[in-house]
Amino acid sequence: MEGIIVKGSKNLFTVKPVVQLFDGSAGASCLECRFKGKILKDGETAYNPLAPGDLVVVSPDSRLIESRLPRRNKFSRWNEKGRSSQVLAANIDLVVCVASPASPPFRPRFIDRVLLQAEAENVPAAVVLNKSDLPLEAQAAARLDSFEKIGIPVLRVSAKNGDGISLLQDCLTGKTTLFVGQSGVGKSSLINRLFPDCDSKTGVVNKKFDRGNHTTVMSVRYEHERYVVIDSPGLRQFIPDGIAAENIAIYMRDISPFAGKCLFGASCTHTVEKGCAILDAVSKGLIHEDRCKSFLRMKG
Ligand SMILES: Nc1nc2c(ncn2[C@@H]2O[C@H](COP(=O)(O)OP(=O)(O)O)[C@@H](O)[C@H]2O)c(=O)[nH]1
Ligand SMILES: [Mg+2]
Ligand SMILES: [Zn+2]
Repeated sequence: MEGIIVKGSKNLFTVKPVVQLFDGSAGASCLECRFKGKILKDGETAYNPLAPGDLVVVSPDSRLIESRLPRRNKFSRWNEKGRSSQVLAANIDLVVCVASPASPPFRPRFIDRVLLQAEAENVPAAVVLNKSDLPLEAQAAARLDSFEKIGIPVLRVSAKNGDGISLLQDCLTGKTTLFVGQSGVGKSSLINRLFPDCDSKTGVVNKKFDRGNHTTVMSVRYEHERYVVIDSPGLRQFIPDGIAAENIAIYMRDISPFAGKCLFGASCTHTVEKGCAILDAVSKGLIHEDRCKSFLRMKG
């Protein structure tokens, strides 16, 4: 039997059977399935060998996950505590970085890192500014505009008063979308708006599986008739995963046109040099100054 991972921890997963329905009945209900962890060749270095969105083959009798089907794509981050790559979701169509104007403060560097990862994984990305009922500083507004200028859709919504939610629903329609964001930006509140019928308020998770800390550190897949959203755990920081420093410029679409064009070539630090193509682009307003700082920081 084939199924899709809804959520889970190291060896226990919730799997939704993928079934062909001919009788018009509601979809099959989820199964709790075990996973031995030895069947995935590349699973050894991963913090989690299976992530929400993964398609798996389950033995219906033993409820044992036998294998994972090939991934169309994945989205991961570097898990510093676990010292490994953590796959937040697999087989997605869009990554949405959720941000807020305040509490927590607007952190454009966080967004830059998520966008970098998305570009490297070749997954389309968008920014959702939640809490748009709160005032936004001019600097933050300018930075949001700069994302739009480079072709990243930016939506302003409020989970609190409902502003922009139907537009967000339109953007999500027909897609499987991963939500990533700092803790407290309102991802759970948005999920509650987007999935009014499901008991996501309590994390969808029944109490039995809510114990331990796994449900707070793993992503969860929510399904609606129009869209699917995978909510990832709130993060304090986002550390890109598996991207070599020399490739960062390539994955920043405002910087890539100028990469490799500096007068001093690869030795250019893009900080003080005359003839630096990137600094030149900053001075012409083609690259936002703070995006450039972000780039230099990520490059290390
Ligand atoms: N003002 C305002 N507060 C919000 C909004 N959405 C969520 N919050 C509040 O922000 C806090 C964190 O929300 P939560 O959904 O738990 O954030 P998460 O950590 O990203 O899942 C809660 O106190 C929410 O009531 C919003 O649109 N506007
Ligand atoms: Mg939350
Ligand atoms: Zn340079």
